[in-house]
Amino acid sequence: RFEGVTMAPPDPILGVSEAFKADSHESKLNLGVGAYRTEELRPYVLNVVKKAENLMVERGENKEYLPIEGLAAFNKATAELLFGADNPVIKQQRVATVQGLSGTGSLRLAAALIERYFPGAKVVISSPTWGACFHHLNLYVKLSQGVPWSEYRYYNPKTVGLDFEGMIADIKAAPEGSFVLLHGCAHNPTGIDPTPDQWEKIADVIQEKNHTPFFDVAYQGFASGSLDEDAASVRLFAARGMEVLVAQSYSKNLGLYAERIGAINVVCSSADAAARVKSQLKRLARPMYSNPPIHGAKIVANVVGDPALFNEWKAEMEMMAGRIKNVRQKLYGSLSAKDKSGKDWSFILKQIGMFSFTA
Ligand code: PLP
Ligand code: TYF
Repeated sequence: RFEGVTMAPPDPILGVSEAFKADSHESKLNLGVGAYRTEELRPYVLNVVKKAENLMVERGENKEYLPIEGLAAFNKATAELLFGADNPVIKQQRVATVQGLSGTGSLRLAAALIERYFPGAKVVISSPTWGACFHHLNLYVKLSQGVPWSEYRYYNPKTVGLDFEGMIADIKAAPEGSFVLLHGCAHNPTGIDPTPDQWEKIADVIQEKNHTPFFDVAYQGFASGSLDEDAASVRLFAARGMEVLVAQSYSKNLGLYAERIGAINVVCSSADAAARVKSQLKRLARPMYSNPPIHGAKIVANVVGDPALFNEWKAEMEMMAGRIKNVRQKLYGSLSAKDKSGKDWSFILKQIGMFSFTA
């Protein structure tokens, strides 16, 4: 019965990791998977994470199942972190938040919601997107066969910058009521984000066309070093009273890659609609994985819920974001010094986060 199964192509990014392991060159550098490394090129476990884990052991916390929607303290903390605790969407209980299996799992849940409740609605994705273009496409095309998609222009190789006109034109041309996938900050893989003024114009077109913004937020606090600054794009859309989808991940900003902790948030027009949407997200999650893992959720809830740990986290995030900026400075400096072609490398400094498109 399994004889007819064909070989799947390897994951393009994880393939780079395998090739890296197999290479014996002494000064090899892994530029594949987006995971933070220390100055010594080691993975980094945040001190606040160790402290939160110690707290959990001291308290003798159990490993009982979580409800389908996840840990209540986590869901509250994650929505407040994203929008700000005083945001009207929080105060008016208009956000349906469900814990997801990190960013990927949360995007997957959102894709299932779109497929189930908005059949035929198109998802428009930046070109290029995450994971050397394959990952988001895999989410929509392979896992969620029912969701049609297309791309909007994003990267302009001539300027090594944003193709803003192309982006606006393509979002405008998408069928009315499409879902527009946007990276909240530190666009993967280009490292190029719209300016605040450009975000306003993107919001204008999305509103004009009755599209729904669908944010992928994988780097809140990790890109600029500020949780608020990195959430500004999402908050701008919420402040316009729009419905918004937001997938969150704690892989990078808390270094919880393997804990698979994140969330899907749906900003609705009323508390009543939010309650209904949440019930449907749970219904979609139940047959997929039943309920999410507890460990990462407790870490996040403990860190965000404890003022001392929260401040320490912010300092560690600033440190990580600062080191990345520093590496960009050094890369820019040595490329500019060594390259005699006259190429302007300043885009390395204008881009943000761990990724850089160089040509
Ligand atoms: N979204 C973006 C834009 C990313 O860059 C990543 C990982 O690098 C993710 C989502 C999801 O990662 P995870 O599933 O580990 O949260
Ligand atoms: O683009 C990146 O590097 C991240 C990390 O199967 C990643 O999205 C890439 C591929 C993958 C898991 C994580």
